[in-house]
Amino acid sequence: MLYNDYKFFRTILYLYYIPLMIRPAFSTMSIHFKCRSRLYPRSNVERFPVPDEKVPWFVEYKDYKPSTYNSPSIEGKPWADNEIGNPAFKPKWNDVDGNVNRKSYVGLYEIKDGYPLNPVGRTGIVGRGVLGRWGPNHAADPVVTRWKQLNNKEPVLQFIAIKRRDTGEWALPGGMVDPGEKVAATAIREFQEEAMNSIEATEDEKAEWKAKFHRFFSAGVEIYSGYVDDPRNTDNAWMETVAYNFHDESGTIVAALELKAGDDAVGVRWVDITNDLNLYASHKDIVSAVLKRHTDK
Ligand code: RP5
Repeated sequence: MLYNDYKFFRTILYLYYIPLMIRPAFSTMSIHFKCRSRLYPRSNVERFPVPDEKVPWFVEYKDYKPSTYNSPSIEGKPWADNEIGNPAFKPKWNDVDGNVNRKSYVGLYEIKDGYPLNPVGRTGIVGRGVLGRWGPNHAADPVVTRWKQLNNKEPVLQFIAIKRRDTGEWALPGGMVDPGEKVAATAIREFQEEAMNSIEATEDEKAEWKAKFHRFFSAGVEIYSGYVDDPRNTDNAWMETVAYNFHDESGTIVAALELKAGDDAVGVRWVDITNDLNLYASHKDIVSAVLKRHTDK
């Protein structure tokens, strides 16, 4: 076998088969797509083209010369890290660093020349773009579901989606984990903020909500924890999430939910889970896993 053929087969093996065999069910992904689109979000910075087979770091890509992009929008923000190289910034990579979790659900990530490396591979851009943290940026996603009953037909599973203000895409109403916050609490808080506009609710309304839905939101089932193929990811900063399913089998509990877009959302609605769904980042994979949970006998 010629050396080039050997390299080709080795790449196919690593890219598609080995990740399928060794990775724990649905904890990460072997390739990303949405974070390789031409323009970096909210900028006119172009990503360096990365063909599928050059995504993994172990595949040599001699011509790889990505631009560096650190958005001015995160400078000095209290939720953002300092610059790498600043003597005041001493991150504990792959560890819980004070009340910031710098561990990845994917496993140990590599540090190269002081910078954390995206565990899935190249994205065509260096720096941290618009993300606040170097390395993993932790989020949580609530998947609230119910059955839509149809006459003489199988019921259809529906979930609550929000329309994102930044990209206009439909998405799970998730958000970033605040320092020290429990991830499950983030999922519930974000649901309230984005799908029920709790930010504008009075204290009395919040208390009433808590009394009504406390039980329902205490019974979340973890569906996924791992990497998100988010368009904001870079070679040195990326999104990870834990997604929880809150399911109302009878439909009687969620019937009392008054949906109202809030915070970063400009729309909210119940959406049928079908094959042709088109959602932000890799949210379709999460929603499909929820569907599987409810339909696999
Ligand atoms: C996605 O970004 C996560 O799955 C979550 O839905 C979201 C969190 O970011 P923001 O909505 O706070 O921008 O990667």
